[in-house]
Amino acid sequence: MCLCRYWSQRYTLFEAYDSGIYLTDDAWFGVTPEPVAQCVSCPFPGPSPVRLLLRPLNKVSLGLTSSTKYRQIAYEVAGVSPSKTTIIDLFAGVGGNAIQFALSERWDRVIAVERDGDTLACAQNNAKIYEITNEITWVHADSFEYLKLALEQPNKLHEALRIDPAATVLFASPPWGGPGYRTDDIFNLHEMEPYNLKRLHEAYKSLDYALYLPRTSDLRQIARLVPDGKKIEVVQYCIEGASKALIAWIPAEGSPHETFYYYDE
Ligand code: MGP
Repeated sequence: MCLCRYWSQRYTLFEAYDSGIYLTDDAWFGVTPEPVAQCVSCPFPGPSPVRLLLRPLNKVSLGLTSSTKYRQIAYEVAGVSPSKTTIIDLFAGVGGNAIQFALSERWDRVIAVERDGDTLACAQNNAKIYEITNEITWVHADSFEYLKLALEQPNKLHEALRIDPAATVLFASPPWGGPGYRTDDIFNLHEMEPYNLKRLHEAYKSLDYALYLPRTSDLRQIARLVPDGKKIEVVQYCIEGASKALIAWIPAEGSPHETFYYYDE
């Protein structure tokens, strides 16, 4: 596949690209662009070169709500209850999101899980460029296996890799089966490869989790994850007015909250 169109976006993916950022072939199209992943210290980004506008979805009948604030992932996830002190990036890739979580200084622990050793090496190199290597706990593992152990058999994990589930939030930016998703008017999340929505939800549902998905994802499929009588937020993340992806913010099963981040609106 020709990566030319992604090369022209290199500074949008990582502003520090010229400082020695490493990407794998897959990361060129799968990494979260920095302005989307970024955390800025001010509540709503002003001088940033790119502004992200949340698009109201008008899908109230599906149990979805919306807001009109400017938002970015790391900033937004930082707004969760202070009782949450650990964030796990389950598909860390080359580190786009994990680096921003660490830079936010919001978390006591940022755990980044990546199955592919070369990709993980890129992420560690990139974190070094942002001078936060030691702020991230790197896990070279299949994230489903790691999470299962962390939740069910923590004694099998090194102490440094154990978590307190009540204090943990999950972030998952899984593969979508390549850039082919763009040709679908509505992306069928049940056919997403290699992990479909059901598989992801089953693995994550006991914790609050944020799922980064194609902008055209079938909202009806996401809405079916919402417990009766509740609403969740689904947010489109845009660069220069064009959506790049959406995030479904799903509260843990049994949670009294409709979503898991809280703003002073
Ligand atoms: P894109 O496919 O390059 O679309 O990805 P773009 O830039 O909107 O192109 P257009 O010509 O259609 O307008 C947009 C964003 O989606 C990327 O920057 C990634 O953040 C995300 N993305 C794309 N893919 C294929 C994946 C994927 O497989 N997994 C994840 N997690 N994110 C992806």
